[in-house]
Amino acid sequence: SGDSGVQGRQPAGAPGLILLRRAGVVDPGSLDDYRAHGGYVALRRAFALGPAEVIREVTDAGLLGRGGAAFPTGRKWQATASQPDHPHYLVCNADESEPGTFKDRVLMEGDPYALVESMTIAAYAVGASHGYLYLRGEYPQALRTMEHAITQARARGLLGDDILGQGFAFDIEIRRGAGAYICGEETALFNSIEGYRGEPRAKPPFPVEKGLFGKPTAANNVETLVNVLPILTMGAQAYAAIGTPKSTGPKLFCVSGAVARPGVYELPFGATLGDLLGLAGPADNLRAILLGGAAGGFVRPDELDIPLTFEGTRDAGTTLGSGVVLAIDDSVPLPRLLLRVAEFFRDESCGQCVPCRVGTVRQEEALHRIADRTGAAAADDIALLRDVGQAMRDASICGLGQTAWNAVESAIDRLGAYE
Ligand code: L3W
Ligand code: SF4
Repeated sequence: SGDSGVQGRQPAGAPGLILLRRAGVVDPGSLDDYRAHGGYVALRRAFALGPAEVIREVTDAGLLGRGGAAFPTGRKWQATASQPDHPHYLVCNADESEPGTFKDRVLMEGDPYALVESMTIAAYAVGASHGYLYLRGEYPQALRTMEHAITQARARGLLGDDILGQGFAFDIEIRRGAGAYICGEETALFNSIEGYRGEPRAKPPFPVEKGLFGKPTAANNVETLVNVLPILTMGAQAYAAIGTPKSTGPKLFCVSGAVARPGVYELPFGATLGDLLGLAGPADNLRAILLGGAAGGFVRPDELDIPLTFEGTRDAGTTLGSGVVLAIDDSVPLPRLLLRVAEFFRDESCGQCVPCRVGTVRQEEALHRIADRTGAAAADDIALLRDVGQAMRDASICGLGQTAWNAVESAIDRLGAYE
């Protein structure tokens, strides 16, 4: 984090960019510049289609959530829109906190009106007149660009009581996170907005039925929402032709670690891990690649042909998560790195449920014992890690506990980290 802007890695405005096409090209402070670069064409199309057809376009486009879980966005919107209980809410999850993830930041800092426009379209589709942008507290620059964009949009009739004279009312309120990773879990995020402790709720009921303030809520990641703009401007069919049949459209990847050119890259789904690393310039002495962040898993340098799709990474026994690609060279002591991951989960566990509260502590203790023996693991430590890991995966309330063992398990099984 910090105050300096981060940019997309490909040259600004490079041909083929869809999600990043305006980042680094437009003046993020200028609504006129945004409009001069195609802004608000999608919202006009949405108003011409009507809410049900917007949802149909998003469904036909095959858009899957970009926060890591790949849930179909059209299904989420349809389920929210159809709830008889009112009001409906729209929540944009911009609490981007997965270690190694910084794509939403690039979108918000470089093309803030795109998020304002896409939140407006989402709200129109699900029948919400109030939206919340839950923004990571450590993103001061994104806060400034988003605050300014919302204020300008409101002043120009693009938020408020009668957007574009179409009789649709919608406004956006920003809420800042306060440094807790768990508040990126959607129901903990709702609790945080409502003024309670940021603890996840049991699901079901899902937010589409009982979300923010107990009302039907569509909660979407920043990148997910921004994809709605090209879906509406190019049409569902053209959008679905990008990527693979099961992972449609473009994807942002956050490349960091042992590469010459770290940053955010946009590629269509289906490019391989090797294609992406080729752009970023990997170190010669690569030891592993962490996919999906701390909640993800490691792959080996001989697995670079893995296709970067939700199905391809799943078939390879790993995950795409939110698009983290962290390259690790052989100068990094793996036991120390794994210990750092374990510390992170122990620190960020909200403590609400036993498997995670106790499991993350036991996991860290075992990894400490191993690290103290300079990386050699006793068989009983590995057995204990497996037991604790399985309990966390099976019995934790939320994704934090369920994924807290992923990286360690993959380091043991795929990298032979302690052999
Ligand atoms: C209606 C159903 N809605 C599921 C909704 C649910 C949620 C979405 C996904 O995220 C991922 C993990 C890591 N009717 C529904 C339904 N939904 N069934 O679909 O739900 P779920 O429970 O599969 O996952 P999740 O807890 O929302 C878990 C990733 O998150 N992660 C961290 C990500 C961090 C970032 C970031 O920093 N930007 O994204 C950590 O675990 O990949 O797969 O909306 O309500 N029947
Ligand atoms: Fe809290 Fe962990 Fe339980 Fe999630 S799994 S509710 S973070 S204790």
